[in-house]
Amino acid sequence: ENPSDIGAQTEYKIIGIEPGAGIMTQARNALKDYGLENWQLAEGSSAAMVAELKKAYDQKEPIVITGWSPHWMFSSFDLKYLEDPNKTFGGAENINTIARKGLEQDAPGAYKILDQFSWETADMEEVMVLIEEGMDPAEAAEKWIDDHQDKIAEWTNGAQTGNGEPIKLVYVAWDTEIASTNVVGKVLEQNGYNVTMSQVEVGPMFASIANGSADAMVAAWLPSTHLEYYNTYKDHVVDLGPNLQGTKNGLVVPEYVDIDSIEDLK
Ligand code: PBE
Repeated sequence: ENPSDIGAQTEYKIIGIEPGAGIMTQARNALKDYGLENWQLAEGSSAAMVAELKKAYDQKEPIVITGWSPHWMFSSFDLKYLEDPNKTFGGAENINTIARKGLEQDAPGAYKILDQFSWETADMEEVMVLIEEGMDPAEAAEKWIDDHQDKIAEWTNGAQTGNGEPIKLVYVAWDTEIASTNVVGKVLEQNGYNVTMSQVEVGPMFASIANGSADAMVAAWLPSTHLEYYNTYKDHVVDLGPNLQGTKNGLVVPEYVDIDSIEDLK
């Protein structure tokens, strides 16, 4: 394939996700950094992006998407990240747990579990694959918990049991966060808390922890993806540190697309 063909074949369109996602800001920056003024970044949702990917993949048609790991799409399709020599998408990142101020006093057991929650890409992918195969997220979380009691013992170690105190978790409908929030929510529930999970947009997710209308989230991609949100709210929240290390963002194409670098989109 002549690299310059990819633009014409995709109508110079990169399939993006929710407009507020950090990866969308990075992708917009990439268009500038790599001189891709003739390309546009399509806004939509994570689910719509995956639907477009499936459709293109089945027809072996070229497509360029905003992609991230962990994600089940890498086990379902043969995909590759385009090289990013300018490092516009940052490097490897972490996902941090963020709690509201005062949670430690109000619900010390829940706070401790949230603080001790930490797992690996392979763990998260197990849950994501179950959900992608059709299992209800709550059920997938329960199954994963049943299969990994050693991990649960670490997260709950020394945490006092709740007496039905309400804990409100907020999350965005990314597959990663659907998986993690359901797992943590279920563990908190099993330890005596009355958990509600609210699906929101990224900005409100940070804002609600900062203003105390929600208790915690396990979905802050740092230091790069959510940097703007983090800087806006960091003085008004408690950062409990990474719950998962080694995420990645970038532009992704199917293996059959014959380019290797973002530079080849030019
Ligand atoms: N993501 C998945 C999010 C964080 C989780 C990479 C799509 C974002 O870009 O904000």
